[in-house]
Amino acid sequence: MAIVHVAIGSNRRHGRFGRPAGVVRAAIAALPGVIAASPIIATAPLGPGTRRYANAVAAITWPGDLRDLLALLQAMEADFGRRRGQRWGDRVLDLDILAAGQVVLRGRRLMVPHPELARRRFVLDPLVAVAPGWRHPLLHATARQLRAALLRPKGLPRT
Ligand code: A4P
Ligand code: MG
Repeated sequence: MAIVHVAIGSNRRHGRFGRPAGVVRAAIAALPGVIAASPIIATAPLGPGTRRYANAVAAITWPGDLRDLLALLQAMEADFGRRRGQRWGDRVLDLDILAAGQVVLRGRRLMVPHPELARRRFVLDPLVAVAPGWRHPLLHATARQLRAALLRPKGLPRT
């Protein structure tokens, strides 16, 4: 049974779930096979967004193809009222597949591990909370080591 780490982000309110932290909590409750979830953290927007985000990472078991999981996550985003528009725009719910153990996929529609994972503190902080010892299959460093590298001035190479 594969363990998949999913990044959850929100920076808009939802009519029923309220503020972004409530949206993230509801998304964690709606994900299949959740075995662990990080605390929900408030983060400053990266990119052109204007509102603060709530971010978290969940560990789930997913027995099937990762492309089917991506389709499920995109259906969840739509259920939560996300509209596709400006890339990086404000959104009710963003669900990204961060990692699936040692799996490496470099397709146009699905890249695993997520290519920006090692550059984003709003991903690495909650990932370290649920999977400090997960090892990045291309960078050969654990989540904890990646976060330590990000906090150092020079950072890491792109994958
Ligand atoms: N895609 C490829 N690999 C993956 C993957 N591992 N997981 C493709 C999910 N999707 C993947 O994503 C665009 C396309 O990426 C998908 O069609 C899928 O085939 P999207 O969710 O439709 O669009 P997006 O989220 O606007 O673009 P993108 O590039 O995913 O943006 P990011 O990287 O998700 O960044 N600041 C803070 N503080 N916290 C945040 O959570 N998020 C973003 C969005 C910007 N700033 C933020 C945050
Ligand atoms: Mg996304």
